[in-house]
Amino acid sequence: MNIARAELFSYKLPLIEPLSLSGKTISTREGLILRLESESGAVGFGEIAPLPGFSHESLDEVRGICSGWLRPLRDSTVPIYPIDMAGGDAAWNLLPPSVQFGLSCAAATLKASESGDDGLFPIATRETVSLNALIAQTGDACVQAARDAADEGYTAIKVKVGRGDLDGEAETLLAVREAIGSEVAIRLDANRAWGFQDAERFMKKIRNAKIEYIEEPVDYWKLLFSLRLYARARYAVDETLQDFRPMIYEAGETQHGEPEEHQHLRQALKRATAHIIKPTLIGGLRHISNFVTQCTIPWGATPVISSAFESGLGLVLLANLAASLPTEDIPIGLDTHRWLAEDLIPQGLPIHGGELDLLEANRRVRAIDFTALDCLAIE
Ligand code: OSB
Ligand code: MG
Repeated sequence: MNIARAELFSYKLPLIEPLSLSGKTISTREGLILRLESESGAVGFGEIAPLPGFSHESLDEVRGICSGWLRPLRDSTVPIYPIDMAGGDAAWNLLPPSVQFGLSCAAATLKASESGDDGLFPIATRETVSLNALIAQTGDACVQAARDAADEGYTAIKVKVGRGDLDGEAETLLAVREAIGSEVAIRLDANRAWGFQDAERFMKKIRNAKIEYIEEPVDYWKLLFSLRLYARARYAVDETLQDFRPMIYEAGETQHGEPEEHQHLRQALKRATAHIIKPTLIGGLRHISNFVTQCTIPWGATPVISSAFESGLGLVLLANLAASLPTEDIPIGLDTHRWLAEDLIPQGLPIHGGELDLLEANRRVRAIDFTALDCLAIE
């Protein structure tokens, strides 16, 4: 199968309200969509959308990289993923993670389309994918939002913490647990807000809230394990996975002459309750599925595929990735779609009772009218 056409589109979607992301505030979400078409009319696409404040690469930078990629893509055969590129894996590993994610999705979805598959990926094992509700409110509004999510059918909620009043937040969480009963999982995310002592104090205060895990409770990753030891904190790694991206490429293998730092890191990852996996921030499909099957699962951690505020198209690709992993239905982090005031999928995502209808979502993605987008380059 040869690629007959390679196109790069840009999008700019307004958000319902400004979004603060580690120091940067955005009011629109911008990104690129790569669309590939084979000679027989099969179509594949991927989203490349570095997230300000989190990604190390900028949109301008990836625009440059991608335009350089379009020509060699056309007339090439559909790559055995990852893209067979001059320079092999070493060259692939140098691409920024958002580009790896977009290119690998485009190749995978093109292949699925060529084989007449209904899904976007060749292997999707489920027809629905559970989501966690993302709760950014504080105080009583947080309790109410948690109650609403539980009533709607969400089986997991994710609450942001570490934003000021530690004792007040702890009280709120105990009230959230009270309000939603024992069945709904509570996940927390502190985004590295605390030093060790505050984190320890917080974890002890909320012990009765019986949380599933807390993402990045401390400002220094080496303290994660001590926190587990001294406060029995079930923690999850998110920013830490991004900081040590090469670990993912190596699927956790010990490298010859590996710095001691990496050995410690492996311990921190091994003892994590969950790995928060945001492909836009950490890389392509192959690296991620290798990491999940060779590290996350054998180490007994839960892989939680999550968004970096992609458009609906990117979010549906993430849901397909989650459905193709050899795990049970683990609620994933796609609730960021609520921040989009407009979407590339005009009808939005088919989410009912905390579940995404994957088949309908895939149909909606396949029906996107790309001619309505800004086309940056065609080859
Ligand atoms: O803090 O985990 C975060 C998205 C982009 C950047 C950082 C974060 C997030 C999310 C994604 O929270 C949604 C989720 O994980 O449920
Ligand atoms: Mg997080």
